[in-house]
Amino acid sequence: MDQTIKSRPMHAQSVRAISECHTLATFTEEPAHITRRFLTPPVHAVHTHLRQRMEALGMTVQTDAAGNLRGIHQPANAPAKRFLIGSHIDTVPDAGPFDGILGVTLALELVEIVQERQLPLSIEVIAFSEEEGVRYGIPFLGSRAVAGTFDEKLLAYEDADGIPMSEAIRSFGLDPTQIPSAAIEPQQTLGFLEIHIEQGPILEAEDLQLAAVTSIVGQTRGTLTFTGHANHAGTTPMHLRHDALAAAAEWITAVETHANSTPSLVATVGKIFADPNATNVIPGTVHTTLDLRHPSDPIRTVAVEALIAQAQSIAQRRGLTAQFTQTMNEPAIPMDLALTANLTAALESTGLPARILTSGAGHDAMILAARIPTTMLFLRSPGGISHHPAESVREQDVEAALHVAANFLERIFATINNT
Ligand code: HGY
Ligand code: MN
Ligand code: MN
Repeated sequence: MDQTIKSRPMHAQSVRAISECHTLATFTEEPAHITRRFLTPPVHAVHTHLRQRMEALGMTVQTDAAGNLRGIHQPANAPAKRFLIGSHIDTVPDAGPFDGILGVTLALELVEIVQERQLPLSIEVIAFSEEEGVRYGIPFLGSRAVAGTFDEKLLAYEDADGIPMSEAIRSFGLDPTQIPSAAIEPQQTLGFLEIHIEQGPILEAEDLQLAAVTSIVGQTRGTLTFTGHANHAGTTPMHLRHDALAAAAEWITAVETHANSTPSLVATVGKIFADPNATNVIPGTVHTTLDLRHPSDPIRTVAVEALIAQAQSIAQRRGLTAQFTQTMNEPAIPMDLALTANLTAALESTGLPARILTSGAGHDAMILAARIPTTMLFLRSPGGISHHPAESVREQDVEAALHVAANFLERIFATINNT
């Protein structure tokens, strides 16, 4: 009997995957926006909704101690080996409806599609709990737990309300001491596929639907604090000021200039907080964040060092101090060559160009890739828009992604059957 998945229309499945994203977008911390941070109350509703879908598919479902929702489809012959598919369910503030969550709804459609045949392995769908790093300033908490690289020192980190991470995990009904048990067995895990929107302009500019990701750029994140002297805005002459916000403004422009003059470098100061943040007070202290990314780790390191030195030189000239605290240093990482070759072959089998791309966005895949063979499939982002309510996908691209991912899984199954 032909064991392969019939290449059939997947229109209904793609429409459902999109509508599920819109439904899940209603589970938010802010009614008028899509904002869902690590283990906040709306995550319970997301878990309930996805759990129902997983159980309806006959999957065994659990929530691990890092808040990842995990469903396993285990065929009757209960093969020890498994393949992971998934993405994250948390969002940035005022997000779009597809970043992360589309990779989960598509994973569940794929389980339903492949269930029609006898599988040589189990499939585990993972809805990662925290990829953006919004609540605690540290991204990839869920995937670090799954990869077995979660640093328990993070449990002491506090959010903006002073709630330690360990308490947030307990308040969600989980036991942070059990996080080590969330880790996969790399020997039993054949690989990981993350399907995700590109979040950039390239596929749209080339009028392409999909691409296979070959690597993910390295990322440095941190806080840069300028400390000067608060003083009266009316009585303090300009030459006697140590204005932390003016220093920060000069540095932020320098960050942009540096990135503009370094090919493939992107650098962003996304957050700024002036203290005491009053109209008639010269800001004494200013906290900013830096997000800096580059495909080459040495170039990224040199850029970070140069920008820290520039902050200190600006501060010294103005009679202030500048202090950088690194919160993340994630190296650039290649995707698995064999898996990505299967993905490009699947693209070609479905009549699409085998376009490959480097990801400028970070993903849970970069954490898993350090432990198990990993690859990513990108979908076109109309308008190149993401991390914004106008983020969208095209239904025909979602359907194409299902065809390619189903074909990709067939190739994985075939490699197992042939061993
Ligand atoms: O920021 C990123 O690269 C991703 O969207 N979390
Ligand atoms: Mn994101
Ligand atoms: Mn994402």
